Amino acid sequence: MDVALQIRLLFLGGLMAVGSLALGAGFVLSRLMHQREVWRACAMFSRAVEQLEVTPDVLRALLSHLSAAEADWKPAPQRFSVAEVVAHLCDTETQVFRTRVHRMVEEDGPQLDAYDQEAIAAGGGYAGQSAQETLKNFQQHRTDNLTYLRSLPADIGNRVGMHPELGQITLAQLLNEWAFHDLGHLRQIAELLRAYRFYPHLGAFQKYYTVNP
Ligand code: NI
Repeated sequence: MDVALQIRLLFLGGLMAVGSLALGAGFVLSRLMHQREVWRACAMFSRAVEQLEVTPDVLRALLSHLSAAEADWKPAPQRFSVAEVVAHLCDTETQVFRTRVHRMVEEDGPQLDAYDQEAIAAGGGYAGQSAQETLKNFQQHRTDNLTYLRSLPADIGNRVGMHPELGQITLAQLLNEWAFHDLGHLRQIAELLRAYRFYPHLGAFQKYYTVNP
């Protein structure tokens, strides 16, 4: 073999070594980035579960001195009373969140059912229930749901489902929506109490505030 050929072969070998090193590094990098996404999804999943754990205590505290009039006051015909907010939370606990999580865990990319809260409210589905009774049911459903969520493997957040309006969603996103939904309705109850229980009695201080129950 002449020297020129040997040099060319060596050069080719070097190129192949560098190429496979680069491929290997790229593979490792992509695995690391994927793993980072998994860890991030796990972290956001557990942040959401932490909120789901504390919501019943916050809700119970907000409702602890609720009078019947405060429970049933509707700021407008289309707006929820405190009792209706609690009924809505109780209903979504099983009809929306538990059902969706369960299906996304058990099935591959299931087509999720729609939930029309306007239709349920218009049909009186949230009306006429005792806030304290509904609170008890909500607490029981939430306890069951947390037991179920804690039984799932840490990387379960990457499971997907097909939302009827939004298309593909992940389980981690659904969990974050669940926690976000909790806080929105806790804020709504706080706003209803601000508007009904305290705002009318602020006197001159009303000038500083607006309420939007
Ligand atoms: Ni809601």
